[in-house]
Amino acid sequence: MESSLDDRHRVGVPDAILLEDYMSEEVFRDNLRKRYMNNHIYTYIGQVLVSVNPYKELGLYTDAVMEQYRRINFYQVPPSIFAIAENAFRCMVAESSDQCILISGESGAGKTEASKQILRYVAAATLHQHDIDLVRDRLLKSNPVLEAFGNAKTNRNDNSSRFGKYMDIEFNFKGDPLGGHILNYLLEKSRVVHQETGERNFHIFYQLLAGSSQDLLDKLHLQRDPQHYFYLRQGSCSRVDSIDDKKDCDAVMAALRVIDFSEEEIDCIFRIVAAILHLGNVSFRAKDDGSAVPVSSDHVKHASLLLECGEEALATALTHRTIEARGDVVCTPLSVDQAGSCRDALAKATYERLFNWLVERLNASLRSTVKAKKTLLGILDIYGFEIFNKNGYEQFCINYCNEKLQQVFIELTLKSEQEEYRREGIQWEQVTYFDNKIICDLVEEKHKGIISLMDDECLRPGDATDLTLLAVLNKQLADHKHFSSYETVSTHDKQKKTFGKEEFRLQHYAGEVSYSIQGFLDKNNDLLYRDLKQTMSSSTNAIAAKIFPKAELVAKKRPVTAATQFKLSLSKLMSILMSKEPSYVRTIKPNDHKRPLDFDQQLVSHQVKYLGLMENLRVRRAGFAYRRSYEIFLERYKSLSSKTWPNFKGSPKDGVKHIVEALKYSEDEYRMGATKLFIRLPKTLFRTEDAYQARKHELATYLQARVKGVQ
Ligand code: AD9
Ligand code: MG
Repeated sequence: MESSLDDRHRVGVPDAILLEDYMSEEVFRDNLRKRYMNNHIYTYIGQVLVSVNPYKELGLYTDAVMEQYRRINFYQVPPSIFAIAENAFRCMVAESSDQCILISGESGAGKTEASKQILRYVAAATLHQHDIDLVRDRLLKSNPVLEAFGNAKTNRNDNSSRFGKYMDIEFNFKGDPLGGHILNYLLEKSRVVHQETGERNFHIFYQLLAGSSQDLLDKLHLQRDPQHYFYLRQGSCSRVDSIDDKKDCDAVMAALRVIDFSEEEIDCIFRIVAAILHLGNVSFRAKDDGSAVPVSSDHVKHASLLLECGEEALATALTHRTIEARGDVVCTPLSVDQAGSCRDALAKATYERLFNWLVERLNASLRSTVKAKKTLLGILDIYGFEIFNKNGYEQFCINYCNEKLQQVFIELTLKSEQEEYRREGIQWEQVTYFDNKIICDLVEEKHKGIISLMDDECLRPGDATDLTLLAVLNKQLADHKHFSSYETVSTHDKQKKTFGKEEFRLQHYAGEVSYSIQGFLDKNNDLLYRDLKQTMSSSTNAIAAKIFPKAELVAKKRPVTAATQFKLSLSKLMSILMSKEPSYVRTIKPNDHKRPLDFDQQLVSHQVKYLGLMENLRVRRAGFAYRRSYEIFLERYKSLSSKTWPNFKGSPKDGVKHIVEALKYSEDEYRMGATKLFIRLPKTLFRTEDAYQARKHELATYLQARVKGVQ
């Protein structure tokens, strides 16, 4: 991977720790730019892989390229996602240690593509055998299914993941895949009922309409044109150039069959998806007394037929609310607006539960039956930090999740760095960095954090609204330096006029984000009226009945709020990640137009900042920028000392000592650890590399002369 001086100027260096000026973000960014413009989309910071989305096919992922990385040391091949996969995989097999690969970056930066290549690489690591092939196929086919149901076209990405995903792949001691397990996080279910202009609902809806036979459409009472459905036409872009819904539908059907879904299950799934479209077309009008009735019975009828739950029951459940108070049962009719929200709540809950069921079903199919000891390789592909013009509850949760991941990143990179020095007996200097724990606490601390305050407000009987919640936050958090709002900013502050009155602002590690408080309480409460649950639980559609279990109706305890549930699942994820050896892929989006060879400096600069790449680089450089095992260093540079050339009989460490002496390294330039040579600055390595190139040239000339002499 070593490069000559010329290359370093023209195409940049493959590892940012080789940069002379490692404090300068401009130099770092410029290196990424040079590489990117030369179609080198990958660059390392030590062992961290930085990847810049090329927005075009570069032929980087062929089977032949994949083979080049097998059993090859990290530093001997150009940076690649396969090298990261290879390294994690090898460590797992060699040391029997669980690994995880964390992929982060903003929407459209290439996380999902990276995760797919890693999965491809590790799934293909072993020889073909029938039962292993089966596991491999199922692992690979879980992707199109999850993407169909969990991804959607957004304004940032035509295939944006709208859920977080952590997948463990299980291996035996030889490295054969045995099975897998998927954890999913917070699906953006509001998309089922509403999409911004230019965005779509989840892919599966369009796939079903475009890809089904006319027979199936008739059975589901569906029209082929998405424009027919309110839940599909709000974004005014049901067709997308880069997406072939019909082809994708075929791929999803084929994948479902490989994963061994029964025809009955597939039928139930599509009936539920179709029912949601019918639900979306149910509209209400007010009767004389103001209470809501469906405008036409057609859509309710179709939805109830598909959900197998009784038309009357569904119509009543959509327009009434039954409350039990102290033994009395009171049934109140809903207004038109309330009935509309009730319909949307049912559509969202049904879709979310169907998605969770799908993940569980995939897990059942991926579960390994082998009893042997397993080691795990996990891949985390979770939504990146989001700042939109208008940010709501979803962005609040997503950004909180990114704060937590940043914590893991800081802790594990520093920790592992420190541990390596300790293991090797090397002294090093501590680097100061911004610890974002203060923001995590602001969000999640018991009793005092935003989630707790929000939960209290959700539980408060009476007149709690989004605005009363904002008032509570303003009062409790006014002094927190990462929280601000119109109320907490003094009238003299020039910034005041930039605040909306219904917003609060958080100073995240990645930048400042204003959140509109609208919808926070409802989304956090995430309540579905009992009437709807009851109707759904009486369904004879096998999946619908499973996802709305009768047991839920008798549960006395109030379910935990959405944010608390998310907090708990994130906390579990953190423990999973902390218990494994991490590798990192940091993805960068080069421009906002999905264009190849277009490197927007400002956009990249922002990402470099919030991904903490400069801190990462500094930590890596604060001690010793470069380290090599004695074996590898000796193998490459043995021609540089007459004592090690052409062969050296002693220990690799002694061999390296001779080379270091021959090159006259000064005392401060290097340290010799237990198993590795540590080099403080890249220039030492460059000097060594240049000496090596010169020596190689000299040897080649000498050999040529000898050959000629013989002739
Ligand atoms: V989101 O947070 O889920 O919205 P991701 O997952 O980070 O986002 P994704 O992997 O979906 O982004 O990449 C977006 C698009 O960029 C893909 O659909 C490809 O068209 C394109 N892309 C990303 N990575 C590569 C790559 N390595 N080579 C070629 C790529 N194209
Ligand atoms: Mg994605």
